[in-house]
Amino acid sequence: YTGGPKMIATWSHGQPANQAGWKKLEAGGSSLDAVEAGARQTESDVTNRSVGIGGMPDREGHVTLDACIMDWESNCGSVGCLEGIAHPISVAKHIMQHTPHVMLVGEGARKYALEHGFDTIKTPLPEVRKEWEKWKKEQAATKKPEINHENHDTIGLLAIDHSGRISGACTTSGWAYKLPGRLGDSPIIGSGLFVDQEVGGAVATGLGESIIRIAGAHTVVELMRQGKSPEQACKETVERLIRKHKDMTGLQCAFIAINTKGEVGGFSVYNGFNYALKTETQDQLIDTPFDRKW
Ligand code: SD4
Repeated sequence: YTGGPKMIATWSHGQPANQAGWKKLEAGGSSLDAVEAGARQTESDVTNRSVGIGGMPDREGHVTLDACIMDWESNCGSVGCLEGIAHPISVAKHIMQHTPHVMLVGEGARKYALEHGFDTIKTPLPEVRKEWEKWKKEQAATKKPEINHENHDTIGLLAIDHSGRISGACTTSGWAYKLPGRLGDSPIIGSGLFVDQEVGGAVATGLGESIIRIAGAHTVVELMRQGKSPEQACKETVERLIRKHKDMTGLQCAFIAINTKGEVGGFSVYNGFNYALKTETQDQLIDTPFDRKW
């Protein structure tokens, strides 16, 4: 591989995440360490309402976190519905490296994290709790998320390192005011994230239920396997997602992808999605093409 290391990450907070990950790549680290470091950066950002410590709670006031990670050897790890732990992505990586399992959820995941000395956090943050209390007063029923506003900050990252090894990570607090126990696409290998070193990797953001329905990230990778560019593969996956839904009102989803040549691309249902790209010479935000306007 001669293309040089590269990182891409969803949304504008992908930029500081990439910068955190880049330090690993620069020091000769692996793409796995880079995506973990990037995800950790966002997980500790108190201003992000959809990831880590700043995340929005479920309808009962619990912030439950989902994350997964995957490397070039198809090793993968995942946590779902994990409460009170600062870095779900690192727990997912630990599960991947130190257990025969892929996925731990809920109390079991929390117990595992505590037993292995992972830092705890108190959630929701006081200001997030206030918002939730206000919401609770206003309405009892689950509402559709206001996309690009309330539910848009999940971070998905993909990196290729000096030797061409691809890894990906994804971490989120999920859909604000979700039903307790709800998992989205983000902790599900093949939906929120998929990597196959024969082809490349992809991550998803947006309404997880819709992404799961088409095994989103896996679909992107399989389309690249058929020879599609990262952008074309993301586009065809978005088109498939649209075909499976009768009502697309507010249903924002987006995919970004990288292939083994280091080519990258993305595509979203609606306008307004961007991703951050970091290379030796670039550190920028890219607006993706989209299927339709709001
Ligand atoms: C979820 N996909 O839990 C996540 C949310 C998300 O940008 O991506 N927001 O459904």
